[in-house]
Amino acid sequence: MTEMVNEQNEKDVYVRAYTAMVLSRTFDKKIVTAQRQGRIGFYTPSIGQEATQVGFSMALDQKDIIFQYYRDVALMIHRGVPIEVILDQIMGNEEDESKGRQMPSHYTAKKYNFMSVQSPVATNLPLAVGAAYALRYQKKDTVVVATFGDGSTSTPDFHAAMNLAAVFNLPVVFLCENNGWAISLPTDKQTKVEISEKAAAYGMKGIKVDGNNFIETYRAAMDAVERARTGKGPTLIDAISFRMGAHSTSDDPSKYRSESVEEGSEKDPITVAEDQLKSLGYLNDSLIAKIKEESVKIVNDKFDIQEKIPPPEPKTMFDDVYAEKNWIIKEEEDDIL
Ligand SMILES: Cc1ncc(C[n+]2csc(CCOP(=O)(O)OP(=O)(O)O)c2C)c(N)n1
Repeated sequence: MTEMVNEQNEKDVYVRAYTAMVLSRTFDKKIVTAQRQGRIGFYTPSIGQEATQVGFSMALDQKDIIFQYYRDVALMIHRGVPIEVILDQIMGNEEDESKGRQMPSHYTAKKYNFMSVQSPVATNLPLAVGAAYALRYQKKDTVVVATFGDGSTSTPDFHAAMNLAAVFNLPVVFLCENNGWAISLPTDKQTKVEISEKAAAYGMKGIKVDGNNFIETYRAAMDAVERARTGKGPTLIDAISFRMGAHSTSDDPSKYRSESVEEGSEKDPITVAEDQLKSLGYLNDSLIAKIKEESVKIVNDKFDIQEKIPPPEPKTMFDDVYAEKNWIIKEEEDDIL
């Protein structure tokens, strides 16, 4: 939600941002462990991208619409999506908004203006542009956001979306969460120039930002969102971060990657945030320990509760195929059930 930082509220807004980052990190570690225990099928962690996502989220209004990708747990947490909603999707249980029909990490959270994640990367970008066109036509004061990784900039959909958004001067912000890799392919095998430089080719503003620094990302996002909201057109933000772990729980980065970023190191965005907030006098070691402890309890408790929810009834697979069930669906339903 938009959190215009001023002298009065800066401490609260920044500590809330830090708390969301910690909760997301705790959540990621829990889910990766749960996957190894066979309790979860698959997961795409956001470890290393927390500052990018939270800094960006701080600049958005609740009415803004997000066409997110599969790695945006910190963004969802900061925007207020309950942990239960995220868990239900990952577990594909009967409370999952998608009724267990999507693979894990393909979130939807309609109430919080998160659209559904799609598996083919960058297909969310033209959808975001189309939505922005429609919303402007309806004279709505809504900014539309598309998030994606550096690898997604190699797809035709990225170029089509950027071009259309610029030509029609649409209220869109493109956030490239540049974690340096597209599974095993490094960014320098995706592009010869900086991703932010590509914006110029389409006639839009490009901003490169340190995505490990939530305050810098927040400022860049405020600029981009303000441009979109005031009719100045789309912006591409290239937020540079590190993918601290594997691409997904199906990936083994030791096969292709030698360097690593350790948790707690000076490159870890959560360490960066702790240093920043300590020097501002907003955090100290005991508050940090308390926030971390509470986040472990929240995640463990919610995991244990959501894990007990059964999968959707088989009959629900015939729901929502069409607005009204036609004879084909009814016949299939009768055959199977
Ligand atoms: C169009 C398409 N091509 C290939 C894939 C397989 N794939 C899934 S994730 C991924 C890497 C995407 O990397 P990036 O966009 O940088 O995002 P990251 O996962 O690094 O955050 C690929 C190639 C896909 N899902 N869709």
